[in-house]
Amino acid sequence: PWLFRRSLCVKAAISEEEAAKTAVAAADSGATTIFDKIISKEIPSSIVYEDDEVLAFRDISPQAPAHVLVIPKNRDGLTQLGKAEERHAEVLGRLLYAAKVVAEKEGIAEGFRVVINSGPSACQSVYHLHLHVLGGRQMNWPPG
Ligand code: TR5
Repeated sequence: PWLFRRSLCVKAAISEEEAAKTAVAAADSGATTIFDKIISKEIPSSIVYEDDEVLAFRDISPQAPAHVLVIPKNRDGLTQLGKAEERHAEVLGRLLYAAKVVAEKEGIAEGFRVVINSGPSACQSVYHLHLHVLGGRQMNWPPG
């Protein structure tokens, strides 16, 4: 039978403290996340693109030569794609378009992958909806 195994979701930790927080946050509690501090610039990030609604910054643990996260500045209930409502349709479109702008800025527009992990069985670890934009190497299929 199909089973969610957290051991398959282990990711490079930034620090032990951060790893502990990540473990606690490995479910959608609705609490604010580290991304709010990145949006407010309380925590520095390598910003690739920004407008009124969207922020794109480099992933701290890149899985490809180019790995950028694209997030809505106002989470507005969008902890995960699986909880999206029809009212989110416009911002979801903006995020996808921003992913293409990011790919151009990163010089990978010719070939890149966009990933959204939604929920524990997809190994989502930060509950503020985000798109991963990955490229700069040959991507494989199927994904793990
Ligand atoms: O696992 P999901 O799909 O939820 O993706 C979360 C992503 O956030 C992972 O790829 C992490 O590497 C990334 N992440 C986590 C932190 C972080 C980050 N990217 C940039 N800066 C970060 N800071 C400062 N702190 C994090 N905890």
